Amino acid sequence: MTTTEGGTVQHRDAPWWTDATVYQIYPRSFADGNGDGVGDLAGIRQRLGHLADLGVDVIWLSPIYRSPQADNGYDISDYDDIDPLFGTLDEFDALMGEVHALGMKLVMDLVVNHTSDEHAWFEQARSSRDDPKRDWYIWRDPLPVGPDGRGEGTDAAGTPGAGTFPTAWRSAFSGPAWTLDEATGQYYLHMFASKQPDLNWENPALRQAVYDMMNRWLDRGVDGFRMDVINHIAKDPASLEPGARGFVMGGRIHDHLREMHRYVFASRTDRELITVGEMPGVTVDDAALFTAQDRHELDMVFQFEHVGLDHGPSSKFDNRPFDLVALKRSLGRWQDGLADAGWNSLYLGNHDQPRSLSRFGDDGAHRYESATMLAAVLHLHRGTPYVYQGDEIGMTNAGFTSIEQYRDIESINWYAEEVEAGADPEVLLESLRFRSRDNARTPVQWSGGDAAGFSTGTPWIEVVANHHAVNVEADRASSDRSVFDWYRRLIALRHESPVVAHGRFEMLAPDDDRLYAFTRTLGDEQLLVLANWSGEPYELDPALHPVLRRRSVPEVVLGNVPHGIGSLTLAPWEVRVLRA
Ligand code: TEU
Repeated sequence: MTTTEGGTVQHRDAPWWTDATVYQIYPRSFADGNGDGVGDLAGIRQRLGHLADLGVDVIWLSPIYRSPQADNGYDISDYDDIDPLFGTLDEFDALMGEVHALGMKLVMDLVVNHTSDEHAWFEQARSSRDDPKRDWYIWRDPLPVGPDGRGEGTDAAGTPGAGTFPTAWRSAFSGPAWTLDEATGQYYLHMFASKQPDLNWENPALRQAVYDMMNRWLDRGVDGFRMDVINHIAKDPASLEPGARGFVMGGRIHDHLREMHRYVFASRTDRELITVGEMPGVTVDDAALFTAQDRHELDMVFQFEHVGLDHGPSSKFDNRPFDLVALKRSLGRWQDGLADAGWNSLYLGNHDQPRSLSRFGDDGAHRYESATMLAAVLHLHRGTPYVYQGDEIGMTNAGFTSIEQYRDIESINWYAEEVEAGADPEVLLESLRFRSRDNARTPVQWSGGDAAGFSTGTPWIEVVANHHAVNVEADRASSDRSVFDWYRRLIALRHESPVVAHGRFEMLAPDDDRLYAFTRTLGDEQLLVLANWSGEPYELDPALHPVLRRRSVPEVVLGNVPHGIGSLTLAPWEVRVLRA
């Protein structure tokens, strides 16, 4: 499939996904085909034309498997069936057929760090300590209580010596990461909700069951997997000892991924498949190992560094101001770090992040300029870009004002825990307004009509108030300010110009706190990207690049502010892509 020199993807026979663009669908919020207020497969089928017009190559579906929806599908109770909320297996096959007929690929979400506690595997495992499926999950005895009644472990609040919890770990959704199963008298581990018990990947039978499941979906015609918190699966026992710091990226992670590749992907050399691993906490060096083509682990990873830069020390809800220099330093390091080995995935938003336009840009007066600037800067980096549903029309954060409007388990649990601890609800709501995952989970705004054209029923989560102005119909009707059209042109450019997919990346002016500038070079072809990441005009310094000192006006490949082309002044949020 690919030739590599020392893991580097050579332009000539690079993998198909190096010039592909992926579109992420969050099924609950994309399009509702049966009017029950929740998005579904029928709704997606009705809107495939939108994606074909956009020109994307791959559709990634967040989970649609049978699930009690405690974490909106990331809690799976049956990997081999579609949740009736979304449709049926027949509808899924019809959707996949239509996607393939339009020349696109379909990628499923693989959630195998944990299952739902309503999965048959867990129901069996908790039935008795001797059940053969017991070891498919992670159990620990309560730590002993001393004669003074003090436990050797922590309590639910994490207070050392106050309880019997095996370790002091916290769930990502607040509270302890262990829950006591009264019936069998042991704690089970769940890094997320208590309804999401973690699987024990040290158990070979469990691993085989997962590989068999993946093979069933690939045999059905699916084109790959986005793998949920896949670097959390390797929990070597030592990391589970009381007081252990945690276990992200446990020692056997590379063994597991290579074994998975052997059992699932290695024999499918006739298929164009794609794998991307979601990896909170992964470093550049780790990623170079995970994504080096000759190691047969993953094609790319989702790293979290750039989406954590505005997190304060106490939690992700402790919001810090955006810092462009810090962002450039981080993305620049990932570009350089994977320049010769491995491959980057490129994203600014997804179903776990606030809307990138509201977070990194100006979602008010300069909404069009910001949305198009952010897209150009992201898509012209070296790597595979991901478009999150709604970003292609410049959707914004939700602007919710009361806790009743929220649906996300992480946000609701955090708010409850903080209120319990005496925090001011207004302050908490301010944090949620900026950070909650629900900001990205409001219904896609297809029109200015009722429920933004998302549903004929009452949406499961409120539509953003600005949908009268911000919607697909209005955006695509615009002749010169269509964010959709801009994305379409960016995606086409990646298909047409190898310099976009394969050109060497070089950051310019790294310490400038308002300009994001870089070049992409392939042979004697070079693109210069100049982006004013601020609401004020920006004076370009001709010293930045020879093309700015040339008399002749350089060829403009893309520009979101047409009137300024010849000048050395960038308008607020202006991006200019020049052929250098
Ligand atoms: O997300 C993992 C993850 O890192 C985020 O949940 C993050 O921890 C969270 O937003 C806290 O900031 C994946 C899925 O993308 C997410 O939707 C699921 O909730 C989670 O795993 C559990 O499956």
